[in-house]
Amino acid sequence: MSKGPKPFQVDLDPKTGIPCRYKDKQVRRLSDLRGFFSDNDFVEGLLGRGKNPIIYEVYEIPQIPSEGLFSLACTVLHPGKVGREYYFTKGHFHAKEPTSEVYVGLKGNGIILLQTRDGRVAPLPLKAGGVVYIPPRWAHRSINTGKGKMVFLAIYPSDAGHDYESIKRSGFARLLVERGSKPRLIKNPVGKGK
Ligand code: PAN
Ligand code: ZN
Repeated sequence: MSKGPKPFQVDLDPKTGIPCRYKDKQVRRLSDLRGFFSDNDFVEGLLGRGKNPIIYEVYEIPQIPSEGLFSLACTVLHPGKVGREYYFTKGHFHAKEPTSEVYVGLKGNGIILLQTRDGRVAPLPLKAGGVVYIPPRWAHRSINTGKGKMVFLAIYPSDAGHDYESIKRSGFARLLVERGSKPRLIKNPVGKGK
């Protein structure tokens, strides 16, 4: 029998939702999301004025990529907007296509926007105490529509991998924007999809 990972237990900080012990931390600033938001001029304007806010952080407890193992990651998505668009994660398909994922909401609230390669779209709400199931072959992006941080735990096969390029190229078919101080899902004028 091959030696797999040891069983482990971890607490999530009740105040922040962040695992008390994690292995890797990634910080995504506005400059890391160049080309993802719809209003490019707005992004370049902010960066040009030396403003490069943190959009989200990911705290990972990864396993080596191998069938049958799960990685855990806690995402802290900050509140804010780029132009009219709420802050979001880059969004990705899994590189290994037949892999699914589960998100467990810990803090705040927002929308998980899902989309297939043939352009089907599903916006699902995620708030503290809620769960979202992401089936194989659905790209997923998290969008914070709340006033506080949106925090969730993701559980996914350790060999799923991330395909960011497809989303960077084609975008999502919908944008989540603020209209009259409320979130509205609108058609992305340049996004591919239905
Ligand atoms: C999540 C995401 C995390 C950050 O752990 O990786 O929320 O989003 P991006 O990867 O799109 O930047 C997940 O879906 N893992 O598979
Ligand atoms: Zn994923």
